[in-house]
Amino acid sequence: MKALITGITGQDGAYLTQLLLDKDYEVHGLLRRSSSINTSRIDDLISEYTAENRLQLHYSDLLDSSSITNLINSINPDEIYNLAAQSHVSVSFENPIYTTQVGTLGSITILEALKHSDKKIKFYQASSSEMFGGGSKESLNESSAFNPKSPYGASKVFAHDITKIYRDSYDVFGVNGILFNHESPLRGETFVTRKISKAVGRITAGIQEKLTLGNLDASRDWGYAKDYVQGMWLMMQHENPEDWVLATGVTKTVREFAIEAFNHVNLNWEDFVLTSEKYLRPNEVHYLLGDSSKARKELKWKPSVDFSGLVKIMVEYDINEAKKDLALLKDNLISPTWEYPKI
Ligand code: NAP
Ligand code: F7E
Repeated sequence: MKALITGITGQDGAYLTQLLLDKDYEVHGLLRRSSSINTSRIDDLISEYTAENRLQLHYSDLLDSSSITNLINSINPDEIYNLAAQSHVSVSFENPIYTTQVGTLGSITILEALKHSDKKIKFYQASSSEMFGGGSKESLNESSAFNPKSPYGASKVFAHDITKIYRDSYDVFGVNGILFNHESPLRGETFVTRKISKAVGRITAGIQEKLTLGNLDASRDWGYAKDYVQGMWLMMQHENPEDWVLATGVTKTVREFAIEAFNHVNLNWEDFVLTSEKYLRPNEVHYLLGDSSKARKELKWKPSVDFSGLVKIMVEYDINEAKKDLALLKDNLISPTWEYPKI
């Protein structure tokens, strides 16, 4: 089997690549050229699998439609996982046009290529719980209404709908995975869970004093990314292309995540966490809780890691990372301050 993954250098791309290689796939990934190397999450896989061509990276960009179409034609994959996105909700308010271009153009470019392909290539679209908007406290499933609150959420609604339209109009095997938040040690460092686990590691090592967050009351259904890429693959093996929700069925606030993370190292979160308006968004998704009964019943999917387990995995990883940082700091190789601007 051959798979093409857009977004292979991201959190989910890295875990999915490992999963597919373990299943003996030949994996192709789309690599965005950047001024510094951006493959850190898959460097081990590159060392292990590129020599035998089991893993091949191709320079491209979702906005370069002709290069995407050429790649699909030359690779002729069995499955395409469209994971690439400007995935930061807060950034999407600052870069709405770019976020919308990447979120919408990529999916329709691939779908157009599949419409014209002689081979029945399966397509996975990375849909998101952000599409629901979080305006009520109900548990959300595949039939719940969309009411996005950000340019990011709106772009995901377009990609979701266009996937359904190509499925219904042209018989394309297009799957929408509506995934609720999923986290891991590979999570980008400006998403709130990783920001917290990284701070806890660094505070424990004595190289950070405080952690500044935004809205502590926002509530999310947080799962473990490795479980969710397994769900993506299961969706693609189902006989029919459909929409599927993946979620744990448990929602916790940002405050509860911080409390759990600091408790793990026997620290009182209130001694370290500050809040600032600079991390608030123009419009907030207040509450997300997912109902993944369909995937549990029909795909036999279920999460293997609960909320406490997830916090533990992330905090313990970042404690080790901070120890390495401390060693470098002692050699004056890094600066003791660490905070991304604004996001
Ligand atoms: P991520 O870590 O932010 O990774 C995003 C990936 O997209 C990176 O590989 C990035 O490449 C690539 N990318 C961004 N813009 C691109 C462009 N113009 N052309 C080509 N590639 C581009 O995201 P993730 O957490 O793995 O999420 C994977 C997908 O699932 C995303 O579509 C996200 O929106 C969606 N999703 C995520 C969650 C979640 O909780 N994680 C939940 C629901 C849906 P660089 O490395 O070069 O930046
Ligand atoms: O925010 C609040 C923030 O940026 C979670 C993406 O993967 O999941 C992710 O989107 C909550 C929000 O993730 C800070 O206001 C408080 O309510 O970690 P986040 P997100 O916005 O839920 C969905 C499913 C996706 O599809 C997206 O691609 O936490 N919050 N203080 C903060 N958030 C951040 N980033 N930083 C803070 O300091």
